[in-house]
Amino acid sequence: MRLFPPLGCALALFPLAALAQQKQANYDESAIPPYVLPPLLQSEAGVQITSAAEWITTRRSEVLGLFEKHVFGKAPSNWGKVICETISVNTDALNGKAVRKLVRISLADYPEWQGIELMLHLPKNTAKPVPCFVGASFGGNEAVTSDNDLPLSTRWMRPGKGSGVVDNHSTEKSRGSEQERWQLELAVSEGFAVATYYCGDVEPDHPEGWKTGLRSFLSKEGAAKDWKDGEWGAIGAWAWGLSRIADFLASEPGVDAKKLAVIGHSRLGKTSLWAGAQDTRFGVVISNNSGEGGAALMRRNIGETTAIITKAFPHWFTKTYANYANNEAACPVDSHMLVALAAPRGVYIASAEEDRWADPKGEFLAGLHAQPVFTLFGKKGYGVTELPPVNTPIGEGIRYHIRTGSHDITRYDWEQYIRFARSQFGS
Ligand code: GTR
Repeated sequence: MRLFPPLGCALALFPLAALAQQKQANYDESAIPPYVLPPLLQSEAGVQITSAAEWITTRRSEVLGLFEKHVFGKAPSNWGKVICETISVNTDALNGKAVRKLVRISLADYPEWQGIELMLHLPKNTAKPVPCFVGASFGGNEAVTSDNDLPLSTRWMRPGKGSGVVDNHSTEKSRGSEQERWQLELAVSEGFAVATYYCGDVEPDHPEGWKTGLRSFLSKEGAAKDWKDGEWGAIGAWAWGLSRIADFLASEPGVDAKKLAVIGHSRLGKTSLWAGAQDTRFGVVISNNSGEGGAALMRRNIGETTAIITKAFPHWFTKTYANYANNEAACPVDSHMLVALAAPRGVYIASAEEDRWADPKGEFLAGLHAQPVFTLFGKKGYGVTELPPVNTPIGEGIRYHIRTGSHDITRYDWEQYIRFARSQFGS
């Protein structure tokens, strides 16, 4: 294994200062100070949780509340009526393999918020409604698909290598720049729909992004807001967007809304985990290379740390989270509890061998230590206690693989997710 992550793919999203930080981080297992994980099956009152019913009635809501308070913040409930309008339908998308719908999701009470431009790809000629992957993308809809007939997103974009973004906006070169990450043709040919939206529709991904994003519209103070401990951050807002898509899909005749798999890569994998934790309509939860603030245990001081992430991306989390920089032991949660919040639904955690920054072993361990909750529901976990060899998926109700290669979401990853979703949904 490499001692630090390769720079190629990482360059796409990292400024040089961040790359220097990646190089300087600890990648030595033996240098991780000893740590104790917070108890999963003990309530705040000190009562041991011994059944699925007790988990559901007592501990689950406690753990959810702890993540709201200390990590991601609590979403407000004042968004009001959701409006879904079909903007366009292309019955010949993806070389004739799919129907593509663009749907605008906006809020009746907040017309100044531009809304989400949801893109839904449905397989053609299916006899019944199909299961659907739901995820947020790094770029506009035009980046996700190989089709070139979409209007370019006009929203603020984070620049990145190969993204075609110029002056923080999409250009013709942005078309298809994310298509490898969204294996749309594979998914539809396997009988799955795929619903995506650009995360920046909800909040542009930079520390001041909330000022023009949903978070400011939903707050009384608007762009003058002074964020307080426990209030939501960008990851919470992006996850909220995924739940609004689930709202829409409930009335989409082509989709079986009882079979939704929430998926995300990296920062958007942190988002899919948090969306899946809060919204049980997501029957499968997929975390691809989600790393620190996602599946990786925060108490393992290796690769990216709480101190680094809260400095570089303060807007992703609730304000409180920064208090745990170099002070992880004081945090009442760790990522095994985030994974456990998905139980008894299926969870897939995936790592990449060269993605040392995201701490593959820490991602693996979160699934391992979440197992006791799945056991309460009679669900099997990994079935192993050691990191498996590369490209060897393991586990049932909690599944895991470490793929060869770098920080990315690839066709190999999608093949595993499709197989897993099928096994979980029985489709
Ligand atoms: C990095 C960040 C990671 C990861 C990644 C990504 O800059 O340090 O936590 O989320 O971005 O989203 O690709």
